[in-house]
Amino acid sequence: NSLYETLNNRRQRGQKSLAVLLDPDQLDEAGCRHLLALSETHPIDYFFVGGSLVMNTHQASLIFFIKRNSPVPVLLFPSHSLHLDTQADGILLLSLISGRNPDFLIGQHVVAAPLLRASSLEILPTGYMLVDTGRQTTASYMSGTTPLPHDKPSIAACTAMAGEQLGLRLMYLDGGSGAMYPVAPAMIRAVREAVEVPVIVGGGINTTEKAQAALEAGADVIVVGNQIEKAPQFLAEMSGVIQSFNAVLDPV
Ligand code: 1GP
Repeated sequence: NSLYETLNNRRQRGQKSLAVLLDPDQLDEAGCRHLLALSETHPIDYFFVGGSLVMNTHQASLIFFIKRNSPVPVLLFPSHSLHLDTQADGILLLSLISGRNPDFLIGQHVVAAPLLRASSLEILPTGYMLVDTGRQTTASYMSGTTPLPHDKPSIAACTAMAGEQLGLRLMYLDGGSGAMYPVAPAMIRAVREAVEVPVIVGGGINTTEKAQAALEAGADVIVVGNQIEKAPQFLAEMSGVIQSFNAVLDPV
């Protein structure tokens, strides 16, 4: 099964997944080793690797290290065509549909297209929606786009609907890394009801309550970055939340 088929099958069965976002600027090899050891008892479904601004050149060695030491699939979460890396398993090919900057809707993709075609990366076309969650994030500044107003779920729903009609196969609602508060459950619910494709939610998920709220509202995948970076043990709590959701569905 492809990564997408697995994800979509899980979505059809109502199963939830956990993605851990690794920022190559923040994680050194010792930190990564520690996280991989924790992931043996507290499962992670996906590693997302990337950031809105990459300051150093550690991304390649980070992916190399994970691929040698862990079975967890690595998905690129690139903010620019410079950040492609063919060692990963797949790429969230993000089109920033909440914004009106053509470079991030199609421009970067044109530059990347021949490289992607020549690679064996699985391409996951993703409607990426930045949501205003209290302060300007690096993602909205760097992309030069206005995020969706957090209290306008209908705009998010129509944006996701249009993205799905254009053929995008995942929707990612992101409050941006270190968001002051996470994407509102009402917005997640509206997007969940508007589209059939799997919905990914991230940004500012730093407590089990926030994770639970996102999952109950309909997120299929939750993404946690900062909080696991700061306190790797938080992975145990996140993994526990996902497992208890899935256990209710499939009590074996
Ligand atoms: C940001 O969704 C991710 O793109 C994760 O955000 O670092 O706040 O968990 P955090």
